[in-house]
Amino acid sequence: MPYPESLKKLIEKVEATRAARVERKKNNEEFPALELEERGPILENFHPDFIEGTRRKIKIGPSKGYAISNEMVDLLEAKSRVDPDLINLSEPDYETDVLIIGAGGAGTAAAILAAENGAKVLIATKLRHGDANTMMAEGGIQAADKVGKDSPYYHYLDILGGGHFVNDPELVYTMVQHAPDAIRWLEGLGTSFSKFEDGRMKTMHGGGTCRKRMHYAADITGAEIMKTIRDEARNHTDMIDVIEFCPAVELVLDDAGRCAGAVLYNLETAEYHFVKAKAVIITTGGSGRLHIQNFMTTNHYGATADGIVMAYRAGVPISFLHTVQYHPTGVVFPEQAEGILITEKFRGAGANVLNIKGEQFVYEREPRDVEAACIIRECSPGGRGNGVPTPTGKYGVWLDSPMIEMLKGEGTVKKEFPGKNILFRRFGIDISKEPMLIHPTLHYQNGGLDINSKCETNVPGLYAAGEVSGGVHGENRLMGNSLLDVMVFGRIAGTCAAEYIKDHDQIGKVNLDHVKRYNEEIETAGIEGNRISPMILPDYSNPDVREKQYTKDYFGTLS
Ligand code: MEZ
Repeated sequence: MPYPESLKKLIEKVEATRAARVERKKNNEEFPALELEERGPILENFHPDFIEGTRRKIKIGPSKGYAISNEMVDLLEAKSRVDPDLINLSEPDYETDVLIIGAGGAGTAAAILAAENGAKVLIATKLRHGDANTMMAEGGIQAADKVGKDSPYYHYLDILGGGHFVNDPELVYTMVQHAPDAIRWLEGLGTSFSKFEDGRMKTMHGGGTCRKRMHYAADITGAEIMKTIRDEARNHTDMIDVIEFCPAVELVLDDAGRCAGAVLYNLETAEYHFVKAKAVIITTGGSGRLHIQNFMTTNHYGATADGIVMAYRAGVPISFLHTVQYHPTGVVFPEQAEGILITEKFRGAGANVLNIKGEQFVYEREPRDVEAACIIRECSPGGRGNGVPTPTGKYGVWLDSPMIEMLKGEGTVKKEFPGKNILFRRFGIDISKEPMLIHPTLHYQNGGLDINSKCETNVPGLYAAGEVSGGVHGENRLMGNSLLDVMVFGRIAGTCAAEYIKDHDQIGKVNLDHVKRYNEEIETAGIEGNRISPMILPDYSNPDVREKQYTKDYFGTLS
């Protein structure tokens, strides 16, 4: 659906200020960035993390008393989907050295490294291999690999600054040190990064970075990386098996308290399968499909926090889940594309963010949480009330993509942003000529399972990597560090798990006692309701129908 006349009229205000804004950009006269002390009050007043009543303390489990989003607590204060007494653990359906739960970037990188280090690997995934947030990542992957111009030291400082200086320093150090090697590895496997004609890799700035270190493949970096490593993993036919449409629903421990596999649920046959494994790596990704505070999301359909739920029941603490990342620029109109990510790279390439008057109100490269809060302030009636009303009754602001053509030459938008160009064309909108209407969208789970720099959790034999883990990004991740996180820690998890099984190849008596204990804890804490988790898939059915569907009245209406 092209922009209706009402929006076309408002676009005229954007066009009226464009030439002067382009001129200022060319002269490096940027809209002033906020001072550090100005950020706090804006976050507190306008960032969704700070809205009263949206978090509560978990009543049970290893991080009891920690206040996180109501939606996540609902999952953690829920009983298991399975009755532990009815799951047959006497005969495994599959046996392997390393079981990897989740087949996105982290899981696939882990599988390759575990296999290369001699371990037999089974990847179990809820949807298809590669259906993951990695596949949907657009803007790029950071690495300080430009010797003389940049260094892991600056990268380290940027990450700490973006994360509000509370990140786990050991994890940050590990990630920045391994970053250049991750890029070389990906390139060696065949990832087509965007390059200059002389072969040097192109790099860009992102919000909160002091150097241009974001490597990219147009605006489909995640898809390019995922495709490459998926092919690589699938070529290890002798060492890596993949089972699709089989999400894990519980971990299995042995009588020594070590992780010894998982129970899978086959979405096609509705059967449960027991996988026995000497080590398990959780790489289930994030939780955007919880739609925290009813936000739209950039996340893939399976992002429902399953790994957090399973590992928490097994005793792994969580941290940094009190903050959630809202990407500043998600599509808010056309409504069919609502929530879809519009890469930060547009702002890196020069596009201004503008209110209904066609005026700038924020520096485009603030850290994500600050940028998102400024946009919400501009849109919300309790803020400045300068949002652009959409035909569906929402508010957004403009992202002025046509500026990029004026700054970098005609054809740049089509060449550098092919993914978004195609998406908007389907609705009759040419983003090299018309701006995009955007609003913050739920994007990333900043925190997660506690791990150390070897990706070990506190449960022996259980590893975690990527978005499911917490600590490296502190309270706010910077752009381009999620693809890096999955590559660096995925590779480490695979290597370390393969190393671990060399000394731990005997599995004791397997059981689901931790699940029984957790169910009992729920009863003892007096938690009401009949919730079960993991969620596995979000439920978008009409709530009215959903509520009625098991009642006599509803069945009555069908007959
Ligand atoms: O790391 C990200 O989330 C990222 C690069 C997103 C984007 O804006 O493209």
